[in-house]
Amino acid sequence: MKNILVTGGAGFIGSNFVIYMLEKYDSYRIINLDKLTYAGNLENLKAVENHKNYSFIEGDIADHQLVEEIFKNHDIDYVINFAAESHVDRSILEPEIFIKTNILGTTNLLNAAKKHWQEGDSFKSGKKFIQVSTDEVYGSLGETGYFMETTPLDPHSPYSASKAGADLVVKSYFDTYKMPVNITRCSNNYGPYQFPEKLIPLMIHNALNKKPLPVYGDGMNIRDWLYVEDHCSAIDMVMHNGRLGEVYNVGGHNERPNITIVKTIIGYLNKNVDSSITEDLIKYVEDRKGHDRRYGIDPQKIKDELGWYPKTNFETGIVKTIQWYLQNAEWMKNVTSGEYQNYYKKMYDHK
Ligand code: NAD
Ligand code: TDX
Repeated sequence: MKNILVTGGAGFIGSNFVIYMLEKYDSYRIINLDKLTYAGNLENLKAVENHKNYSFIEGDIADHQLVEEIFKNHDIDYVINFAAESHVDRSILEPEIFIKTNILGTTNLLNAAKKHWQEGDSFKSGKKFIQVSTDEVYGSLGETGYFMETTPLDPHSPYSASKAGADLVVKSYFDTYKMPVNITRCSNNYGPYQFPEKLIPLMIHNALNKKPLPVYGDGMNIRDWLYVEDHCSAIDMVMHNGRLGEVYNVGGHNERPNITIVKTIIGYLNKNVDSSITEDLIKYVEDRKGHDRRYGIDPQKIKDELGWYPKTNFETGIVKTIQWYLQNAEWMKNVTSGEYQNYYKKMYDHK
C-alpha cells in the first residue's frame, strides 16, 4: 500500500481525482486534507466516504502543526496539491487569501514533505510532490501560437500570480534540494461538481432559473476546455511516470470563445428542457479587469513522453456535463444557498 496525501480533495477537480483513483487502484490509500472553504463540499465525495482506502482531515495546508502531524502519523508517498483559492474574479476582490493559501500553503506542504522524505543529501525513493498548476501562469496569447512548458511565466491576475509564485517555489525545491517534484499546468476544466462561480456551471444554473447570463466584454475571449476526467488521467500518469523536476502542460486542443460555450448550453437546454430558454437571456456586462484574451495549450510533451491523450471531446463532454447538473439539482440547490447569494450579488448585481 502507498499513501497519497491529496489536498483540496473536496473541491471540483480534487473530488473527481479522489473518486477516479479509488475506482482505478486498490493499492493506494488516500488521505484528503481540505479546509472546506466555500468551494469545498463533502457531498462531492459521498460515493467514497466509507471506502476502506479513504480518509478525510479537515484543515488548512498552511497550518504547520497539522501538516507536520499528518506526515508524522502516515508514511506519505505522494502529495498531490490541488488545494487553492481558484477563482480569478474573487482574487480581484480579495487577493490576500490567494497569496496565503496558494503560495504559503504550498511552501508549508513542501517543507513537511522535505523534512520527512530527505535522507542526507538525497530523498527516499518512490516519493513525489505534484503541484497542480494552471495554464494561466503563462499569461495571454494573441490569435496564434500555444503555451509550451518553455513559455515564460507572465501572470496577470492575483490568482495566476499566486499560482506562478507557488510554481516557482516548487521548482526551487527541485533546483536547490533535488526534491522529487512535478508541476502540471492544465487548461480550463469542466464536468461534474464544479462550483457555479465558474463559467459553465454558472450559465447552466442561471439559464435553468431564467436569470440573465452575464457574458464579460465581447464574449470573444477564448479558453481551451478539458473534461475533468482527462485531467485526472494526466495527473495519474505524471504521478507514475513524470520525469522528476519536469513541467507538463495538459490540454486537448478544445479552444472555444466564451459566447460559443454559452450558446451551446442554451441550445441544449432549449431543445431538451424548456423552449423558453433562449439567447435573449444573454447579457453582455462590464469586462473582467485584466481579462486574458486567449489560452491555448500545446500538450505535445505529455503525449510524447507519457502517452497521455484526452478521451472526451468537447461535444460529448458538454452534453455529459449539462446532464449531470440536470440530474443533480439538489447538489446545485445546496451550493447556491447561503454565502453564494452574497457573492453573486456583490459580483453581478451592479453589472
Ligand atoms: P476548487 O476551488 O473547486 O477547490 C479547491 C479546494 O481546495 C476546495 O475544496 C477548498 O476547500 C480547498 N482549499 C482551499 N484553501 C485551502 C486551504 N488553505 N487548505 C486546504 N484546503 C483548501 O478548485 P478546482 O477548480 O478544483 O482546482 C483545483 C486545483 O487545480 C487548483 O490548484 C487550481 O489552481 C488548479 N486548476 C484548476 C483548473 C480549473 O479549470 N478549475 C484548471 C487548471 C488548474
Ligand atoms: O460570469 C462569467 N462570465 C464570463 O464571461 C464568468 C464566471 C466567466 N466569464 C468568462 C471569463 C473567462 O474568459 O468565461 C471565461 C472562463 O471564466 P472562469 O470560468 O472564471 O475561468 P478562468 O478565469 O478561465 O479560470 C479557470 O481556468 C483556469 C479556473 O477558474 C482556474 O482555476 C484555472 O486555473
